Amino acid sequence: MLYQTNTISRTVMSLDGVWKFKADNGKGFEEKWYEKKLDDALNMPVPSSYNDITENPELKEHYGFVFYQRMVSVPRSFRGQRIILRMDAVTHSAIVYLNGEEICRHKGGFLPFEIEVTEMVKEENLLTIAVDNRISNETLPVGEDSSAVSAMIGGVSHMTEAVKKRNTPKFDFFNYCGITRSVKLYTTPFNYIKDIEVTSDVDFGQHSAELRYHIFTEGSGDCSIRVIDREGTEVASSTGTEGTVELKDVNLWEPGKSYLYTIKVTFDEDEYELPYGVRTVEVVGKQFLINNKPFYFKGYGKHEDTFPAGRGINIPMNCKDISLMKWQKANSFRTSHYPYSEEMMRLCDEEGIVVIDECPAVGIHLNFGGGANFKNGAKVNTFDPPEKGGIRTFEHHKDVIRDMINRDKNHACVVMWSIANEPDSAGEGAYEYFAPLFELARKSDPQSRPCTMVTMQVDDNTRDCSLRLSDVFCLNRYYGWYVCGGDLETAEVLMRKELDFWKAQDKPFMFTEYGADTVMGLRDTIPTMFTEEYQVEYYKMNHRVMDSYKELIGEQVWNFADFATSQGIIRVQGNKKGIFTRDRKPKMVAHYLKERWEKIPDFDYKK
Ligand code: GCB
Repeated sequence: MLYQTNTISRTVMSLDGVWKFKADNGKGFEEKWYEKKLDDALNMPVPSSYNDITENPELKEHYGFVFYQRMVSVPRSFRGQRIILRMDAVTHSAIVYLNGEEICRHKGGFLPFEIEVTEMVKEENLLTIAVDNRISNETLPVGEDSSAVSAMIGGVSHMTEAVKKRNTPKFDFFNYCGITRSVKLYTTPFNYIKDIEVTSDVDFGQHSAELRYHIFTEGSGDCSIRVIDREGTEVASSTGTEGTVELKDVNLWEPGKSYLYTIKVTFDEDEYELPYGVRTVEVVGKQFLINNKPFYFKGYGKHEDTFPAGRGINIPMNCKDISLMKWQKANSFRTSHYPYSEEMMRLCDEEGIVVIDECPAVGIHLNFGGGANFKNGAKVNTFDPPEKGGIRTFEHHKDVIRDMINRDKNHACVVMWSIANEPDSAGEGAYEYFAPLFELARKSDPQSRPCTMVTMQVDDNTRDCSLRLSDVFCLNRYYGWYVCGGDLETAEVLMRKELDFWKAQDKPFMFTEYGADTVMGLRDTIPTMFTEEYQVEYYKMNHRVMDSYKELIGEQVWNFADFATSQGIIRVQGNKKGIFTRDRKPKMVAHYLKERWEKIPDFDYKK
């Protein structure tokens, strides 16, 4: 799906602003709130999560639907063109009504969807979006509703009826919801460009590249493409909806040294401009090659998480985050645990930041933490058939992989797809669940990027299906925190023992998470857990180990910044593993990482 900006043939009209808003009290659909103007409505910013906008605790923890509404005037200048309504992300699912009629539904909170409304719109329109935040074992991310909650009484866990239903996430970030990215109306001519796919073969000896393109169109007309360099000079062109063009003296897109061409596509009267970076990505032996050179990942697992927007797009903060990463000489991050905004992906293309693009598959583990899951007295395993209580995400998982790759396929910054975060990958049936998903990802990506699954620590790595499926082993490990917290000496011994296992495999491996909760300002002469000193010692130990394995191709620490989570006894107003606080002030460790990463080159670190 193409990102939409104004071109000479397309107009994009933002519907962002302050909308009317009302949380469903159980009567919203029965009373057809979408048919008329909402009464007693709140003012709510779009885009933003709604949870932290008001001081109402009920809304923060709301369970179920909310209604967003606004009037939309369609400019007369839009007449005679296709008009499309595009939602960049609505978390977690949406029902869209135009003038009281349902016009579309969408499931999944982190990817765009759109509907053509040319024949439906009037000059003045009532647009209502009903947004559902419920998570279950059919949604991604996975959760449950807790009609029953477990209460620890006298060291024994009792199940007790909850006073009201709540979402219980099977993931460690706050279940922020709402219209979290922009809503737009845009136009195209009736003969139009639907999608664009570009891949490139680079001849490193000749400093040239062959770009292969495929333009998907609707209607009839002539198609041509022109490739424009950064100075605005046309450097190649071709006609037809499919073909190749050659770039001589090609400028490659490199980590830290971005170079983007503009591919101008014309089809009949429609025109679209695609920013495009030429680079190659390949896993060869135990190396991760970008432009044929062994790349070393330095950076982060992140979140889209700021106050008070929650998961709502925050462009200034995105720019700040990239600036902080560059200050530290970080070169990459993972979009843990869902695809980030298209604006962030475009920024990373521009800035030369390398991205591991992760789909929202987090929580595919019904027995996490050893806690067993029971249904009618029988233990339920994650991949048991649905009728036995097993996970029911498979079909939706296919959709999000397809849609994520379809949205992000042309981004130079994306070098690898992450199919899931910490699933029950060593569980029975995991291979059967994941093998078709890896196959789908590989088939869907025209650029054939490597695929991975980010794994958690298991007692026996040989059972982990990632071994057979991933191109790079991505490890989330917490030696010195969840494992041997406070005893870095033993943690080091155990960590080396595990890395010896990964070293013996035939593929590269990297850390995609390691970290220690640290409360900014908590200090001590003797490094103890939660102090800034301990965080530094923790990283020093981890890095001492990592540096002694040349097969290790990267370190992405957990997490870039402190972030909001559900409440619980191991979270102090959120997860505090940030290298920066939630408002982006550096903890002591940020300076240590800066010093370290300044000495680590992007390429050939472990020669
Ligand atoms: C993990 C998860 C991440 C958590 C983190 C933690 O393994 O992937 O979502 O936030 O651990 O801090 O516990």
